[in-house]
Amino acid sequence: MPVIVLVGAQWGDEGKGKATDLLGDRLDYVVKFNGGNNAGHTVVIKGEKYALHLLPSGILTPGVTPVIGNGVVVDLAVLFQELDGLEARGIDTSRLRISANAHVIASYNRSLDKVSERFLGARRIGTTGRGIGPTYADKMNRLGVRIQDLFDESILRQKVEAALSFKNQVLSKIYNRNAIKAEEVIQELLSYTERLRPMVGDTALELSQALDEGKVVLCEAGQATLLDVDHGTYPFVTSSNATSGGACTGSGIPPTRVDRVVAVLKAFTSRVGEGPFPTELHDEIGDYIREVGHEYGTTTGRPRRIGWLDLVMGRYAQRINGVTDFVLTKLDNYDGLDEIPVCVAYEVNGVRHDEMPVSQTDFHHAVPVYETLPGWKKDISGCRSFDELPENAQRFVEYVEARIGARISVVGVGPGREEVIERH
Ligand code: 2SA
Ligand code: GDP
Ligand code: MG
Repeated sequence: MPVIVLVGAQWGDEGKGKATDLLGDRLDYVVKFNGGNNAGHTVVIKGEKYALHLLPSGILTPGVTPVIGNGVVVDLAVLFQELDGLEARGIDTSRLRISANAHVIASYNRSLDKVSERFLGARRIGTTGRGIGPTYADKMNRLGVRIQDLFDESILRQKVEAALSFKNQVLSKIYNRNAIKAEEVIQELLSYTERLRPMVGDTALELSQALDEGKVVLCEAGQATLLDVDHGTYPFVTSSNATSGGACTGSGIPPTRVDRVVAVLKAFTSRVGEGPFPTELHDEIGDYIREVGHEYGTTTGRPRRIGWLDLVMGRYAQRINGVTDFVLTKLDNYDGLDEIPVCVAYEVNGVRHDEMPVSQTDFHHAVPVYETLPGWKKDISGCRSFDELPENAQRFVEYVEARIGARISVVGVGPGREEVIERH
């Protein structure tokens, strides 16, 4: 009855989409359990690039049933655009299942996301502007619209009117914006119901029955550990639980059924949006890594901030998620460097920290303590076994593994499905 949870170990874009795709032929179900179309996962299959936002990456593997769990927030226009785009490229999307309890991103939540970022000015979060935060706020405020509400027009009407009665006051009195008309929102949402109906169900029950039959389920996180609303660098986080605990609440699979947690760790660090970043590079090496790694947002196209690998964060991710296996990605992006600094601890006001500081002020002032490893100056993209890697690349992997608290089972040496080294 195996359930594998796959999470990002840093601030996202570690290569989770590719890692899911890699496990693909061993899986029966892939469940997205948090976030929405703020996510951007790129998978490259036989030179063809697929960018997924709302759909679980497992949708690309024939035979896998993709599931949008109750913890996800769904923009229905994006859902159908993405499905149509994949169908046009010959991908069968007919098995998709969507939880009746997932929440819907209504147009007013997209407006509120954008307008509140603008009003925050220098204090903005740097969100993707997709309405994620306001939709989760509605969920917690018990003012949310769920997928199942779309199948009962009178309930939908009551819920949208309740949500808007307060929001329209905020929009007009605080943000000086026009009120949103409930009827327009309701009609837009109702326009999706017929196409949606066959995909919707009690996915927690379906997954439980599948597990009883011995099926293999992967729960795939959007965003990552340091963007988790509880365990990340709050307030510069997303509004959901992107750590392994979120896989249970966001899918209805109980913790007793999870037996592996795989974390994807990029060989360097990236971040999009605002917030502290101790190992950030503001020089030409950072620009070089951004270019060789094509580090631009999959959803918004924003240039990603780049920094050295941070093992304090990596160990934290291991501890918070209970990681059993790491997938180390993008080792090939270091092929051109003479030497590679790795952050092993922080110094804050002269005091060494080996663990993530709990104080946000300490984290803001953390100065990385680096150890520098020699580079290998060779193209490693053709290597398919650990022994084929240059000695210094092997040493780098072993160095990280010795300090991160779990084994490194897979090493990525290129974006393609086949560009990996499996170790365990
Ligand atoms: P939001 O929109 O409310 O979730 O934004 C809150 C913070 O979460 C960050 N965030 C992300 N960080 C990295 N990658 C993400 N997905 C896209 C990608 C991002 C893109 O894969 O490239 O295309 O820009 C993602 N989604 C949310 C966000 O930057 C805020 O810091
Ligand atoms: P995700 O959000 O974690 O799924 O990651 P993204 O898809 O947003 O960003 C990761 C990027 O790195 C994608 O463009 C992948 O194709 C690419 N990628 C993944 N693994 C590797 C690797 O080992 N080497 C290289 N060069 N690229 C990789
Ligand atoms: Mg991404």
